[in-house]
Amino acid sequence: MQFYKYLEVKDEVFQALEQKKPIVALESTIISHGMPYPENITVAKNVENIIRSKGATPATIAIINGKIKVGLTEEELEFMGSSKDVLKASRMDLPVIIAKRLNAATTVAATMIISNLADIRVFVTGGIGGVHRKAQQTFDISADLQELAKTNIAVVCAGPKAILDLELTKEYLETFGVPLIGYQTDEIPSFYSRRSGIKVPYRIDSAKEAGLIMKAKWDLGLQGGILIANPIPEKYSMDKETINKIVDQAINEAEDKGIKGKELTPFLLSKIKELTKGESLEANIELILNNAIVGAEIAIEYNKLGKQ
Ligand code: PSU
Ligand code: MN
Repeated sequence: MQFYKYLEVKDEVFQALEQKKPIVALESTIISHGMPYPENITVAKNVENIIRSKGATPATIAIINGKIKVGLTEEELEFMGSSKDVLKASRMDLPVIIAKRLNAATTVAATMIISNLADIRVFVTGGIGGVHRKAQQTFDISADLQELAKTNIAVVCAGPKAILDLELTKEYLETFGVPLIGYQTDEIPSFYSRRSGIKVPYRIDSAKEAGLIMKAKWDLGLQGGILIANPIPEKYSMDKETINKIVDQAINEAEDKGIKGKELTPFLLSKIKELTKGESLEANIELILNNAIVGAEIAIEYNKLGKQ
């Protein structure tokens, strides 16, 4: 197919694809723009190893010199985590970054697109982008949501990021027909916290149920993704009110400084880390590791269904 000339699939991932083994895609924006160096590299490696230890194959996705990489070598991972020369690519950026042979980390939206091209059906991240607070004025709605509306992949996250408006994000997903599913929870988890006070439309309690939902949706030709929200482990969950105040403070500072567009999310994440004296970073790390476990289990269960 035509798009193969743009993709470079790492051996480990290629073999898993050939042998129809379960694969879990991972994004790279979280590595290049969501976490500081060198913790980002350690986390990226640990996430991959958790997925391997569960019996699935990790595929971290990024763009280097205009080549779409499905699976990164150690050197490539190190480059993505340490270089200042890495852009942030969402759907709109992909063609330009490829044509200009630039380097870019992929957001949830871009990682979904690439995973879909490579025929990977499960993707693990920390938090997705969504409808920002005050989006009524700013129109700031992450392209991640539109991607969930159209690209067939299950995304495991710890809820929409705490910097967003969760009620509006839930409404948006409903309008665009994206199933929002709580994993062993009745509440939408809010990234740093297990709680939000907002109910999920559906709850599941096992990876097998997730696999069955994926199969039913795509067997029926219902285009689009499935969002599985897996709450941060209790031990690392931060108090909802405390984190909300800090988020407000970070948003106000972004407004004062005129930070918007694709710079906003990375700015808010690093500001929140500063204001929580690193506690938010620890929470961010733990929730991703936790999502990797659930994502690998879902990939394995979905894979079994494909063989039936
Ligand atoms: N979750 C994190 N850290 C991040 C992101 C999510 O814990 O850096 C990234 C994801 O790649 C997501 C992106 O797709 O932020 C959303 O950015 P925007 O709001 O500009 O669409
Ligand atoms: Mn945005």
